[in-house]
Amino acid sequence: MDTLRAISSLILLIISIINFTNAVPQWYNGTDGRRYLVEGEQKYNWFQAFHECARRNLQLVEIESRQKNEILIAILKPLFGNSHNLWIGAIDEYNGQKNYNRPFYWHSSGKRMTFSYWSDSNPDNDRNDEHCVHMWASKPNYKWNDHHCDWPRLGFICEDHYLQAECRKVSEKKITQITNVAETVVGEYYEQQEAQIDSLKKALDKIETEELHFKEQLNELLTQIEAETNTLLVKYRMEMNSMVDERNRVLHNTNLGLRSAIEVLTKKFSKKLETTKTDYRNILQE
Ligand SMILES: [Ca+2]
Repeated sequence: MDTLRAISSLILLIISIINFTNAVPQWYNGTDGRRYLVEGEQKYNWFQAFHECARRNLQLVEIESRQKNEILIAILKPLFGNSHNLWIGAIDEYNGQKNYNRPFYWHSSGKRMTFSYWSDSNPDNDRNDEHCVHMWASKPNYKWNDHHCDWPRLGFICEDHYLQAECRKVSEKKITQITNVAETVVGEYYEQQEAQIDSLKKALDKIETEELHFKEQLNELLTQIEAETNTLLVKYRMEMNSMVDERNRVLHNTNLGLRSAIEVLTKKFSKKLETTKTDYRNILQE
């Protein structure tokens, strides 16, 4: 009993996981660097699939090249093997001709289909009512089939809207251009800055050299001035000493002359005074 209950729980769990996996479309990264939203659940006609992509700001995938087709097959095969059909974004604009070479268009971008991967005997426009394209799981490598747009229930593949992709390309181009310009400007700025720094260093070296030369010249001049000043001081001191000696000699001689003259005059005056005194005494005695 317990074993049956456990098995039942396990089956319910697996069903839940499968339902959960199928319930939400999943993103897958292609080797081209782009991402693709894959819905495997077989419950959408082409218009519903287109709407499911559009309401997510996406578009039904447009396969412009063999390389992109191979990238998608590489994503789908491990997921579904050969069990899931998937709408892609091509239509023939309800062309009523049963013409295998009638033009198909990628509905979102409006571009005419240039690469195709039709399965054998397609696009046959069966009953003149097959205007939408899907990847056919029952054919090798998911080859394409034109199918009725309104009643088959398939899965689908979305990708980023072509306008978003083009905007991204323009943005990346502008970013690259801006980056290149910025790198050029920054490069030129650094070159100019390095040139200015080099120029300033050379100017500083020149100033330092001139300053050293100026200091040497100044020291030589100061030494010369000091030597000449000392020479002049010695000369002036000798001349001054000589002048002082001469003046002292003149003063000494003058003093000697004056003293001699005073002595002569004193002697003359003393003799005259003695004579006068004698005369006065004689007169008084008379
Ligand atoms: Ca067909």
